[in-house]
Amino acid sequence: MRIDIISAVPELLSSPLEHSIIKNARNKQHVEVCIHNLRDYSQDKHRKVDDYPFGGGAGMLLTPQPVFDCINKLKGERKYDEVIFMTPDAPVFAQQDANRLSLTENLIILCGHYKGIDQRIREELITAEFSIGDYVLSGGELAALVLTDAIVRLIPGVLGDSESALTDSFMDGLLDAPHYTRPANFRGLEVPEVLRSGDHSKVAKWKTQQSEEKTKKLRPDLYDIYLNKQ
Ligand code: 6GU
Repeated sequence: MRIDIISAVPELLSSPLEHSIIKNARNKQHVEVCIHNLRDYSQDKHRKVDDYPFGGGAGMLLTPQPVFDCINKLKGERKYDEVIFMTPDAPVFAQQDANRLSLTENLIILCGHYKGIDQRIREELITAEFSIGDYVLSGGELAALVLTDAIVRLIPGVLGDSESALTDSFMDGLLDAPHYTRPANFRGLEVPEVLRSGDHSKVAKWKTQQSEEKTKKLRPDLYDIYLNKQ
């Protein structure tokens, strides 16, 4: 898989992609993540990539020229499954989106910055748009990293058996059950007896019950969807 991330502030992107699971996935060539500086594509003598909005209003918008030139150059080199734009005025990214995108070959992720981007970019080039939640970030870079992490960890071979994504929260629409490690008694705080019983079916039942209770309490919206699927 290959992910091309386009940004006017690429410095925000590099470090989080150079550690932990994503670093391993890149080193093992499960994924190629390429960062593109939008300013490198600007025809402006000051490498400007933004301008004032027609009709007035606060903030600057990304202009079409550098974005069109960057995306069209990439599209000339390979075929892309999706050209994704990160923006708060879009559907919220969910696990099922990560599941689907992890099965694709080539993705472009465009990070919005300033007040947004020229609408013509969205209409002509963008095939999918995602927000990561109902709050406003200064730019799409942190959101693009969230997407990249959620997608890359699902690529077969990236996670070891002990970290398997199949047991994640959300995979079955429920929040995760509590976890415990050694010692069994930490300063008087005991690990629940059932987890030490060695009875695998009892343990599985307990985990499901804990997940259901926690989801019902903390995320009644998810719990309703889960009940309707049972
Ligand atoms: Cl994708 N971008 C920005 N700027 N803010 C956000 C977001 C994205 N998702 C939630 N807030």
